[in-house]
Amino acid sequence: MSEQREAGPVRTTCPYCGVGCGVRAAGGPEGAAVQGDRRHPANAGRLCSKGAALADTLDDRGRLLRPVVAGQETDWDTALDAVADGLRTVIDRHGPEAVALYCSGQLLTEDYYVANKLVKGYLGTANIDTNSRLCMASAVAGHKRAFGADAVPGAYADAEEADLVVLAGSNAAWTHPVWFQRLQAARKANPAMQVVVIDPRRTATCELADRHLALAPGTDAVLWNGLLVHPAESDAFEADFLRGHTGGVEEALRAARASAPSISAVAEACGLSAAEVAAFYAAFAANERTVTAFSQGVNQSERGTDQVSAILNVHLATGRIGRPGAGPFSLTGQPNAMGGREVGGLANQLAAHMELTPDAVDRLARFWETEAVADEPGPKAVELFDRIAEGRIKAVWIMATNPAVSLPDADRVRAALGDCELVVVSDCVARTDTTATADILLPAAAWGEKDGTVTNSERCISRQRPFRAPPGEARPDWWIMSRVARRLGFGRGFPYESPAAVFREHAALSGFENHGARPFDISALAGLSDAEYDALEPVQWPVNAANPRGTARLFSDGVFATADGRARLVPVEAERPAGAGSDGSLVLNTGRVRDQWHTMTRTGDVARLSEHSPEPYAALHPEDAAALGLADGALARLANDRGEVLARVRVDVGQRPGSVFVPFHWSGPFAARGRVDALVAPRLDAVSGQPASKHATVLPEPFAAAWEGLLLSRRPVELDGVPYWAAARRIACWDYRLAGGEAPADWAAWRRERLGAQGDWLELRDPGAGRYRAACLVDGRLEAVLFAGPGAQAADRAWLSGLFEQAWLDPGQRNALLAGRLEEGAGTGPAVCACFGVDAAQIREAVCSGAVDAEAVGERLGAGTNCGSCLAEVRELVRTSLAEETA
Ligand SMILES: Nc1nc2c(c(=O)[nH]1)N[C@H]1C(S)=C(S)[C@@H](COP(=O)(O)OP(=O)(O)OC[C@H]3O[C@@H](n4cnc5c(=O)[nH]c(N)nc54)[C@H](O)[C@@H]3O)O[C@H]1N2
Ligand SMILES: Nc1nc2c(c(=O)[nH]1)N[C@H]1C(S)=C(S)[C@@H](COP(=O)(O)OP(=O)(O)OC[C@H]3O[C@@H](n4cnc5c(=O)[nH]c(N)nc54)[C@H](O)[C@@H]3O)O[C@H]1N2
Ligand code: SF4
Ligand SMILES: [Mo]
Repeated sequence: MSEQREAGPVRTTCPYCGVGCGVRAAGGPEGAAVQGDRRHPANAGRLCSKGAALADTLDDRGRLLRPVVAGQETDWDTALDAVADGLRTVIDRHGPEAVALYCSGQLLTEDYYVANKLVKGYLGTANIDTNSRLCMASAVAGHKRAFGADAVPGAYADAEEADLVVLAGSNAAWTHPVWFQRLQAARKANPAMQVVVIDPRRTATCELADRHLALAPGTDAVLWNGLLVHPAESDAFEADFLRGHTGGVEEALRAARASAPSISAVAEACGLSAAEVAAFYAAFAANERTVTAFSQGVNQSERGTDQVSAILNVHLATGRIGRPGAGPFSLTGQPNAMGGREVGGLANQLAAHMELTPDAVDRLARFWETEAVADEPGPKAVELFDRIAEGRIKAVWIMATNPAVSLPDADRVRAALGDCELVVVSDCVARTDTTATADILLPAAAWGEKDGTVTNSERCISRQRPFRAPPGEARPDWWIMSRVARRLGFGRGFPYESPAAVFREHAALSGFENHGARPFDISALAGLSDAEYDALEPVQWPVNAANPRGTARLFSDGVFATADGRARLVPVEAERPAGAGSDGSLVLNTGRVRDQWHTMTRTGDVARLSEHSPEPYAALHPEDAAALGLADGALARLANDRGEVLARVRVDVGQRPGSVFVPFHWSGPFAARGRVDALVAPRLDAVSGQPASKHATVLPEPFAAAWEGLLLSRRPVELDGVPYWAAARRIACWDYRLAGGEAPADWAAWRRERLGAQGDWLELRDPGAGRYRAACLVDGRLEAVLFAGPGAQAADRAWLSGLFEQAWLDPGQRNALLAGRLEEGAGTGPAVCACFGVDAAQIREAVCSGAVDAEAVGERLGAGTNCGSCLAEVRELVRTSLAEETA
């Protein structure tokens, strides 16, 4: 199965965000090469910083290479037997409700289909849920309430054709960068286009915005309710569409009027000015071609489903749906968030978009030829882990997700896994917070090795094709699960020898007794030969007899997937906004940075992706920072009754007063106390079960660091016991930032313990001032550098880390080493442009010497001219530098 495939390049799909860009990739022993695929409809050749750096993720460093059972590496037969025996034993003793699978939108559709079939079709329980619960569940629930099916109506091109694009709770410049670049280009071509961003904080996405509504956290539904009332009064309602194609208008309007009686009431509830609200409503009324793209700022809330409904209500009421340039558009996060929904990966759904109704259970039982189809919904992610903590679920198999970092109340999740009888983890990397809790570890094939399909935000199914052999014993997830299923005695249901066979069955099921009832219908693909499957071009579902070439837009005929064909407006009641605590605590807003992916397992080890944000940070408004005694660049301790996080303070006028933003990427292998989900309370949306990951509360305070340190080392260093550390990858070394409350009595002893005593050590001690500097060379090559002492350790990190790329240091460099080259102190800041390694200081300098716009900066420094992910930041820097110059 692992035959070498090194002829290239193959056309495949990026494994990161839901934009789903096409990639041309080739891999050989000398390294891989990755480019954008010009023929892919999502990106037409573009890639963002993460996609452009994909080749750097393929060197097998840190990979899980062999199955591990009870701490011992073993072969597949032993490991698969151990998984099957373990599951069987628990089921025999406690019944099927005592086992569960927890999956992920990073599985391929074929993997996901097998997982769902195994649990819901053969184990006879619906104990399978996925990280999509933390991501898309509110959008799914909102779609189902409004359209009768979980279907995204529109396509990417709609935003390009729109006159008004509203980005609600989306930082697309960083999270859906290529779609955002398409929007930027469209905006340039159509100067009349308006862009509105709704987000409590000012983000890179706001750079494109004509209007930024920095609303109070959790108040989105009031804003949209007001917008439902407003067109009713300004005649923007589409009376014919409403009459002919919808239901529930009166009830929805009544609820909206109660929650948003006037513009000034909306303004007050949302913490905006009445003028801002009125201007937004007027722009909405004036532009029929409106696209509202929404993401986690809307979904990840205790009122997520209602917030989605409030958006959909407005689009339905104005008939702005199913038409070119108009529609609500849920931006999906993961590469296969959509595929997971199609196969029924969520605990409250069956395969092929079927609900858990008696009819559907019967249909599936006949199609799968099994009698065990689950007929009750299973626990949703947070509840599933509650059951593990309570000991009701005794065996869990976790696949392609890192719940010990990404679930709310993450310390409790980690502890629950620690106490669970049987934890099986399938992952591609060896060391994660979740693999650390596993009894059995299964090495999964990763991107570049895997073979199957994914579905992006616009319902486009694309192939992920392999172009390299899996290292070690790694195997695809569908293969692993099928082999376990066979051992459990379900061989007849899992005869698969290729992903194509799984896909054909999935496609056939989507059409099975469908008769137009379920929009998700790809039955035209059920007969693909292996060769046709290999050659499958990107195609948007439905793909059936009526639409053999796919479908760009759903509901164009005004017929929805409800029993009567009408869409439903849903009443959204007045709401209680997420407030900060009365003790001075702040709303904890969490999310993403531009160049990292989730818990950093795949991007944290890539030098060019680590410069933009090299350590965990907490961004807060100057007023809050001052009130809390937090200085820019100092360390903060953020704590509540669940846990604590240490992060670097960024004072930022773009933050909304009363809130603090912390990225959720930093995990155990990359920082001492960086897991922000340890602070997030498991408050769930009552309908979707999605946690309010953006609205926790926390009280930040200064972290009294008696010393800080800079440590660069060619090899990873064990830093257990150091109160604060964070690791960033450089080209030839690891770059650690350290700090502690009490300085070690003897720094030389400290460094011997951590870094060993071998090699030639240069040392500089100043015991009086508590300063220590040391560097280690082996055969003239730099191995480690340590600077420690009170306060920030100023040194030219870029220069120092560059020395690790040299085979040996010349005497001048050795002499300069312990000075840290402060005299030349370029003092490089974090990189803005990851592709060319250009930082803010260089950009400011370019402006001082005459560059007047981002294009001119690009000509001089290259910044922004490759993937374009940093253009928003470059423009912002040019703007502020020009403003400073003229001030
Ligand atoms: N670089 C990068 N890109 C990614 C990912 C990644 O890890 N890294 N992950 C992918 C995945 S899985 C997902 S789900 C997407 C997520 O994509 P996004 O949803 O765009 O990303 P987030 O940063 O989670 O959150 C978006 C914004 O919601 C805002 N927000 C917080 N509270 C509220 C509120 O009450 N109302 C409103 N309107 N906004 C609020 C935050 O300030 C934040 O700017 O990104 C995908 N793309
Ligand atoms: N506070 C807070 N928490 C959040 C969020 C937030 O905004 N704020 N966002 C939430 C959202 S939207 C999401 S999507 C989640 C993401 O959270 P997770 O899913 O936990 O994050 P990842 O780091 O992507 O974890 C994926 C794991 O699967 C492994 N992997 C990758 N590919 C494969 C594969 O093909 N097979 C197998 N078996 N393993 C593979 C990776 O190495 C990695 O360990 O986090 C959620 N948690
Ligand atoms: S926008 Fe970037 S991360 Fe998302 S699919 Fe495209 S290249 Fe990958
Ligand atoms: Mo997500």
